[in-house]
Amino acid sequence: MDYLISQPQSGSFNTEIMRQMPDFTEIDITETEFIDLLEVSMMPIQQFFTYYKCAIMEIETKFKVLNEQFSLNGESNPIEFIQSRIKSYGSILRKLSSKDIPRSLDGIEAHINDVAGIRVVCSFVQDIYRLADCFLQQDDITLIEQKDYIRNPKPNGYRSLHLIVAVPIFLENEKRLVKAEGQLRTLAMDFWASIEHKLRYKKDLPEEMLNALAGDLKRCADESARWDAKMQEIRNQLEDPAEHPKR
Ligand code: 0O2
Repeated sequence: MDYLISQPQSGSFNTEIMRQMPDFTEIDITETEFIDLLEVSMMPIQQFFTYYKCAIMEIETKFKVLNEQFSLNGESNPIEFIQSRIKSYGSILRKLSSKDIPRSLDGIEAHINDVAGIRVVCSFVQDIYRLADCFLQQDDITLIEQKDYIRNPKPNGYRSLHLIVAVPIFLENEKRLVKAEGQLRTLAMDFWASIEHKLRYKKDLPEEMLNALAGDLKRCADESARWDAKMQEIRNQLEDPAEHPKR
């Protein structure tokens, strides 16, 4: 699922829900009544995903505020762009099946941490850690898990800082804590991950070729990490030549 503000797609998950519904063909029911019934059946699901959309809005705002504040300090904005997405039904279903999680809203809420995903893309690695620190210091954010795939890249070369958090959303009569996954990465890491994500689904190629491509991708990831480090070094030298003299 691409990271953009988007609605969950109709697809296999919808089909799954429809399969569990009674067959109304034999029941004397008008089209309007049938549509009403469908709407009522879908409402808990729509409400469930709306909570995640609200969590995305809360977290996006927090990062946008930090971005503005950094620029007030006379620094350039650390964030290049932010993209968010609600995990697609297909991707949720695949995760439920692969982890043997019950196919229920409770199962999703308890076990899937990235239904709401917010991707924050920066130019420099140091900005990622600074933003993450400021974000996690906020007293309404609860850190559930941090996965630092920048310091500890995945074997395939994937790099990003993942923050799984709970954020409160304020509704008419209640406050709910909703889980979300923040992915913080550089432009280079984002470029690499989006291409690798596309290639990951091309499984119809010969195994030998897939292995060779995986090797190429790993080398590209390592090379782009060297670029990120070099760019950081150049910025440090430009901003503070005394602290970071040119070697
Ligand atoms: P999509 O399309 O973004 O929904 P866990 O959450 O701990 O139970 P998981 O899902 O392996 O287990 O967690 P992890 O490793 O933190 O990955 C979560 C998300 O990070 C993925 O979501 C991707 O968006 C991204 N990601 C992780 N590893 C890779 C990788 O090797 N390549 C790319 N391109 N992205 C990666 P989904 O569910 O895979 O997909």
